[in-house]
Amino acid sequence: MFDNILLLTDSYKASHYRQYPPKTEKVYSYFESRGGKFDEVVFFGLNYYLQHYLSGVVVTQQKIEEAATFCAAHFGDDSLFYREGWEYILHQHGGRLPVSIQAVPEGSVVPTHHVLMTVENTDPACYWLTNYLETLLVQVWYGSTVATLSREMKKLILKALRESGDPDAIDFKLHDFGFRGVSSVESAAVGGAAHLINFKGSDTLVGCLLAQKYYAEAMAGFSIPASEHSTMTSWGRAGELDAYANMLEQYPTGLVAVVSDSYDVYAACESLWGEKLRERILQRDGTLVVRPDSGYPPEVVLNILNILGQKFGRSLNAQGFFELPPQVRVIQGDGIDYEMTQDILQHIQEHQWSANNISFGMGGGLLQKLHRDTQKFAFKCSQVVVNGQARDVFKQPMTDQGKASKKGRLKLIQRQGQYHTVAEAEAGDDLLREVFCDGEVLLKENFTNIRQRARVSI
Ligand code: AOY
Repeated sequence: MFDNILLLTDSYKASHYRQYPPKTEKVYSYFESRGGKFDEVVFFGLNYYLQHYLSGVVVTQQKIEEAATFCAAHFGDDSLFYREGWEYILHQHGGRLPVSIQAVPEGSVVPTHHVLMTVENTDPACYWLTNYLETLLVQVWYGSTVATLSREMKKLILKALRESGDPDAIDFKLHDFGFRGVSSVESAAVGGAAHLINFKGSDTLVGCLLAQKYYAEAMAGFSIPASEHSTMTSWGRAGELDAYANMLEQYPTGLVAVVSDSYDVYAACESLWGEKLRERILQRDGTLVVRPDSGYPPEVVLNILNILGQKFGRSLNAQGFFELPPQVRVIQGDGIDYEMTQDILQHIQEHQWSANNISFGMGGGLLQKLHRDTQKFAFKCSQVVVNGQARDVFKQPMTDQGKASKKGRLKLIQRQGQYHTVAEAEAGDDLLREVFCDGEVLLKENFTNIRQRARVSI
């Protein structure tokens, strides 16, 4: 369906080839985060877009005909579509895109306001192609923003674990519940994989598939048996105890998560889990994870910890915080975003409960409650060559200084551990590497390296 690169762009870009100065030979553009909610970003997703959309022969006569027909109807004008430009790529380049793309290695953590990727045409006749690709390439904002947010969540939870529990348990502290809440399967795949850079728990199965197919990771994420409301409420209100007992019977060992707020989450914790099923839970070789799913999360989580603590007992850990017995834990998956997680952790710790007792499920908050301006990602031209002369190109709108763009050919260097975006001609090793040239993906990334680059030092 969406496999025609000629049509994977904004409509107006079809008209741009006539808008550059005459004799333009090169358009050089770059991608950056112009600031945002967090002051450093994880770069992620480019290899997926390169391999899936841009590699190999992507221009064919058939695709040109399809685009010509589409554009004639779409613009109500059959003179706008640049048939000659595309046929040039088909005949002179065998249908492979004559552009070079350089980028920071995926998983790199870079402060905002630095160059992350550059794009330039490699054939002067194809000056118009660089920014034709902007629309598709800028979609890496999404994977990068999810990876960035997920990593900030990791910092937040790690801080709580350092204070009150065990930081080594971090991998499964934030589970991706977001598949149903994203606007497309492709977004789920990209965002789901982005989260798995930082954590190992996910119900967004397609994130694992993307990591497998494009990043050579056999299995990036893991899950466990868990109930949903339908499987609990089918037993009827009077059957709530049987529903829970059945969960313990069906999954006699290991982790099992049970949503417990179908009727009265406090009563469920007190008399069902905490009395009638108490012995079975304590005898179980595994962990029951109680999942509340409604109410104001900081309050509900604390109340549940208190009830479970009364019923199952609690011990004081080395840091002086309470822990439930290892057979019982809590997962909060409703209403989770960055701020709510902070509030929950602060609230339970203020009441002397260790962060060891809780994990989080994050759905729309992780994969959908963010946008390109969360980190203000943008792609701008910074140099052109016209008639053999290189010119710096920039914008500097007096109506918003934050939208000013950089000038010239750029590189990213590190000096004394600090990142700097400098002119390409300056001294220093460029951290940007050529990942794509003339239809070929030159560097493939693997998940192990990506995770290593994005790691958070404990
Ligand atoms: N999954 C941990 C494993 C997954 C889920 C997925 C929407 C899980 C629930 C759980 O424990 O409770 C999508 C809501 C929940």
